[in-house]
Amino acid sequence: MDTDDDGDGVLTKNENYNGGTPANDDTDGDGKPDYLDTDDDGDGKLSKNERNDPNGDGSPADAVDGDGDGKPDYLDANDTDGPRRPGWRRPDQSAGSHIGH
Ligand SMILES: [Ca+2]
Ligand SMILES: [Ca+2]
Ligand SMILES: [Ca+2]
Ligand SMILES: [Ca+2]
Repeated sequence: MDTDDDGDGVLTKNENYNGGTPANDDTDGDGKPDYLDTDDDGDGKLSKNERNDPNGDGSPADAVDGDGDGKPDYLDANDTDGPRRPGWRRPDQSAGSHIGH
């Protein structure tokens, strides 16, 4: 086992969230355990790009929870639905006139 098997910056020993072995932690349920998954929450953004370890110590203790829902962004498939909604953008609803008259 590598110290950081997926190279996302969080050490494998720290990608164990349920107290068991890292192999049975699969946040997004894609069949790839988090310690081998470069995109832990399956939102299409690499974990290392989701501020999973800002201070670079290999521990996600300082991972950023941008929307304030208690889940760090890199484990939060919907990281804009919390109370803080940092990057909240309303879906584009300006699709022109949808009601005829
Ligand atoms: Ca890792
Ligand atoms: Ca996974
Ligand atoms: Ca992700
Ligand atoms: Ca969050």
